[in-house]
Amino acid sequence: MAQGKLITMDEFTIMETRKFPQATGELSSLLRDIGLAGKIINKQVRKAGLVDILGKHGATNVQGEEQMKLDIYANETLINILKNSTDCAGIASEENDNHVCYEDTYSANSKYVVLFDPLDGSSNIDVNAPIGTIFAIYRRVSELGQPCTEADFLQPGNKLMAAGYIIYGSSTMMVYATKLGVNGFTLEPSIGEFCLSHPDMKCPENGKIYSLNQGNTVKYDAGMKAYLEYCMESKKDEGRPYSHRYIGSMVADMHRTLLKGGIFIYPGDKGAPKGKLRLQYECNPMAFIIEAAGGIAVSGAQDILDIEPTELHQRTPIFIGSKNMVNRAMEIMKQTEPAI
Ligand code: P6P
Repeated sequence: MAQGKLITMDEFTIMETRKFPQATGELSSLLRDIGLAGKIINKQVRKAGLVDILGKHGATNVQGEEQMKLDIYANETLINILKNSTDCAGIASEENDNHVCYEDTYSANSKYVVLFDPLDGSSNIDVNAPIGTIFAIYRRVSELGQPCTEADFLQPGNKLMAAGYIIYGSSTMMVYATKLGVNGFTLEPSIGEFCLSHPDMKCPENGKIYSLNQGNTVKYDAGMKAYLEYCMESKKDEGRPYSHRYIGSMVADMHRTLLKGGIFIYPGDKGAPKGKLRLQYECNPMAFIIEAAGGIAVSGAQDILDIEPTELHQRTPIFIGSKNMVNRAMEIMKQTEPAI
């Protein structure tokens, strides 16, 4: 990269595509469309405090405009942008019970489908905490020219072509992974472009941060409780006790884990054995990203990316982040709970 030259995400994806002579550029075009949706959502998120759209549907803003709840707005934006894309056959969203097929000819002949959580962590909007959009891109398994089918959206994470997130934080960033690796782009508002700011992102093998909702400890099993004790144990030579950080917004907690290392956990518990987070549009995309960056992501029983989905909105426990921290957590839990 020439010293000081800004490389936009579009320029970067085109350079990446050129590494594969047989590539058609459709994936790059799809990533560009998702980036456009992110910029539109970002504009609305940035004025959420000024416009009466926090948690209310049908509210009006100071100009008397009809306003949507932000997550509905984000969902509508992604659905419409991808409908107009020439590279998406259909979508599945955290906000929609079923997948949506785009019926026009272009879309029916597109080879990709996209799953997304349009605005993850939206309960944090009111307190101005970071929130994000999470997306996952699969090559469809259904016949080109025909409407996409549910099977297109029930593929395991190890079939992902790309996955990423847009974080609406102190700055707005788009981070995405392909099999080539993970790269981060920061929105430069003065030109309205995502520019390469974090090339070739790697998740540190070790870390000193554990991230989970410790308020749920009473519901955790003995193995999980044993790991929490381990994190809080005073062992200076092993860098413990670890620091506890939990924003309550998966995108924000995962962005920190990717950059600084650490472990993010949303386990199952007695009341919810599968935990809270959704496999297809939260855990799989984050697992794809973290593994492309050298980290690992497991459910406790297996690698997240190897789980064979049976339902669009199914949940899974998740332990994800620095390879050595996740492996150590599994060791401790297995020692305590052999039946994991
Ligand atoms: P809890 C936000 O609601 C979310 O879906 C994720 O972004 C976040 O990691 C998790 O739920 C927080 O859940 O139960 O700790 O509030």
